[in-house]
Amino acid sequence: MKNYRNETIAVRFGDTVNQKSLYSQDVVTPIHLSSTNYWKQIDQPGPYEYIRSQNPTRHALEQQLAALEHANHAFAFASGQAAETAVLLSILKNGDHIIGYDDLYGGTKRLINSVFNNFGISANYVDVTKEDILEKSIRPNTKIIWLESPTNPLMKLADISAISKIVHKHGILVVVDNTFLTPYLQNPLDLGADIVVHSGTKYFGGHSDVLNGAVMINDKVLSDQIRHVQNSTGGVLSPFDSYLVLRGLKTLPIRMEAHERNARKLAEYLQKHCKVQKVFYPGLTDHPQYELAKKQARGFGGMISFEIRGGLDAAKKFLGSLELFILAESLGGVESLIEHPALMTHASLTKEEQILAGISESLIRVSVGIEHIDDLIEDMNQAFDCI
Ligand code: P1T
Repeated sequence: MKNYRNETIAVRFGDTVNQKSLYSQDVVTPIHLSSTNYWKQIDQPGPYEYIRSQNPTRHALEQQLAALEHANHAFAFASGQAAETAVLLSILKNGDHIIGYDDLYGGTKRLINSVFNNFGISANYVDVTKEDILEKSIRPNTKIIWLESPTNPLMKLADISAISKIVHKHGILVVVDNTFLTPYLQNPLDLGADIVVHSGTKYFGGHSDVLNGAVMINDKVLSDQIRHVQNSTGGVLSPFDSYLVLRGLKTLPIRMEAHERNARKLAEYLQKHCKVQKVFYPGLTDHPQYELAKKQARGFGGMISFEIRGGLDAAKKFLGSLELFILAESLGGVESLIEHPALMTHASLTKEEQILAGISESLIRVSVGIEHIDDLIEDMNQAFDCI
């Protein structure tokens, strides 16, 4: 499968893993529910022993994820947060330090600041686009730089290859959360990152019905550490959920194309609307990192944020008046979701942290679905008219 293109890998690769190893000649990977596997003799274990350590359905998914992300190794977890936890536990020790992009998913900052902080891990969140700021934030005990590109929710980019070159000189590992673009549009490992994490709850599943996460790595030593933590802490993905993600991944390429097609049109529409102050979408030519977006990714994705004129009152009225867009956290499903980061996905940040990150009460985030774009625009039009 190595030389096939993304679309072919997405549809076929996960199933070939099982087609090779099973005698049932299934076209589609089955759901293996058995929680344990028998040994022929005490010195003859099979390829699978116990469900937490490995499972055929999860294994097929992990092979599929590795192929899509151009990684040697992939690990499927019960959530994006479980995947992040495994990465942090695999690398960090008491006294270590993390540099994070100043705009990251609120749950990631919460995990670092309120869980890992209790075990002696410290973190600084900085504007990684400024080389001098980045260099200054590096400490002798810095072990990880944590990036999203684009970031959640402000759609800022990080130059993955430039940052990797700078921090690798200091022995720091580069972790990229590739949830927003997915491996269909961006492969951070090819750009110099060491570890990729995903909330697969989003575009991997694609239908807002399965919680899951993933870690992808090339380095053998690092991957052994992740495997050890995954098996020891047990936050693995269940066989049924592995099947759902395998199923979702088959249409990842065509869904991403459709999400992006709609997102570009919606971003242009929003940009022209008199009740919109500012639009954040890397596919707009006036996005400050538009050139970087074109250089390091194969597309701009389906996520948009914008600031509405009129502050919290206008945001409330607008969000309450939408009929087609669903007011909900999460993203990446076929249906369009909309939310208010300050009160919803990023509410775990303090007011000060929100202000520092640039998350205002006027900010609205859209996960553009694959409905007809005219229906989406008409819905926004009527909701803007209600303000
Ligand atoms: O929800 P979970 O699968 O555990 O993934 C956490 C996570 C990690 N990384 C990014 C970039 C994310 O956006 C998320 C989850 N985000 C939302 C639920 C949200 O609405 O932004």
